[in-house]
Amino acid sequence: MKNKKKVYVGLSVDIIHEGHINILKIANKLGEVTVGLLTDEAIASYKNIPHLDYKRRKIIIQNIKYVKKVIPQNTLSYVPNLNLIKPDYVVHGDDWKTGVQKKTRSDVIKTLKKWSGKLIEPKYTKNISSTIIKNKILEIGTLPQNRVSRLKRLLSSKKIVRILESHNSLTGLIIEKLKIQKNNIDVEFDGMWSSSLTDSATKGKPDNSSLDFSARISSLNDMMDSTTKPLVFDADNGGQIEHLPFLIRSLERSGASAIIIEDKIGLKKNSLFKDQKGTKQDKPNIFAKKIKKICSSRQSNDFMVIARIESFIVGKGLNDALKRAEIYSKAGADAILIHSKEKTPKEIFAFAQKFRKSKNFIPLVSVPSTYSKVYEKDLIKNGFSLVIYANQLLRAAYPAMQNAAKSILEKSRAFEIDKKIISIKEIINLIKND
Ligand code: SPV
Ligand code: MG
Repeated sequence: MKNKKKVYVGLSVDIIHEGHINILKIANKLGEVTVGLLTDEAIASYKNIPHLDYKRRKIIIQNIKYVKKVIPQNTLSYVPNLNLIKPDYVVHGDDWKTGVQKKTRSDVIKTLKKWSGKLIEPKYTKNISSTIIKNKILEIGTLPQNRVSRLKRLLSSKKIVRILESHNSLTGLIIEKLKIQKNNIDVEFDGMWSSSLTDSATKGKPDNSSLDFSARISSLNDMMDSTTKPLVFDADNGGQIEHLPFLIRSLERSGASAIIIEDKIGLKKNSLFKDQKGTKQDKPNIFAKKIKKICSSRQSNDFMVIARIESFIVGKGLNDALKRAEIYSKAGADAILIHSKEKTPKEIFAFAQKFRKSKNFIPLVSVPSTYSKVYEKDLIKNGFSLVIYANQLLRAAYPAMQNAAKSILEKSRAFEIDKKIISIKEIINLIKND
């Protein structure tokens, strides 16, 4: 049929449901439907990345009978694709008249006017949305293979991936669910950091590998049971090279997305201790063997190995750190964590400036515990793509609990602290049992 009208539908379709089908059916009645499928990058610019990556989403959409063609929509704004296609119609559910997408909508109307195109807004299908389905998925849990690849996908679709320390299921759930709106954009944490420091402290042990990997993995599994976001595992120096394949197998089986190993040897001491006397760094070539071992024993290349350089911690300089970064990158590391216990990010920024010019450059990770004044935007500007807030939830919980305990002792009753803590009803309803 000649002269069929051109219809454009922008979709992200994380999880396809009958609401989407309804829109596409209406669009198809109007003419030939081109779907502008939002890329992971476009979606990441205003909310969390979808469960399925672009390629998989495309396969689904292009096989729907109402769809003629699928093209990428690289931005939240429809304008570039509309100018390209000049459709007669754009079809979108009427739910975008308010909220985050209001501006996107008015830009669509303005652009369509240029060639007298029309915006058609079918009534939004009630009681069904990707968010409702996503919450259902959270209740069921997520498959390890889906979770493992999520960190890599986040790294390729976001300017900076934001990870927060988690030491049990409750902290995992905070990271999973907490979302705020800043300038009409959803802001949330992208994943969890299983910290050796806070996992050990929670169990009353020092951060010196007193907690063995079985205990660490048991904590990790608790978090995995109740969350779907990716997890980065702090493995100290990884232990004996011969044991690494078994650790990797456990981590992948649990759905962890990355292991971070640090280039130290001997009795483990936390890197933030002032006194680092006796702390020894591994020989770079020996440490590189551990990286290679992880690469050869992982089942999926999506499982990332991140090499943590401790040169600044042990008082060695920039050149040592850079030399190691080259060696670790060539050995197969997927990213470099350059650690520092300075009050400012000066030394890690100097490192990044140099390493960025290397042909062996790989993504950079920052742990701003001592230089906590740094803003994410400055980390981005200096070439960092992952930030780990490594211990804040435990540091927040401990004084709050101590305060409650102290108040009961002081007042000889619990009434005074009751008003400052969450109610029993809330704690019962925090975890649903249905
Ligand atoms: C951890 O959180 O356990 C870390 C980061 O490894 S640091 O405490 O800075 O060593
Ligand atoms: Mg640690």
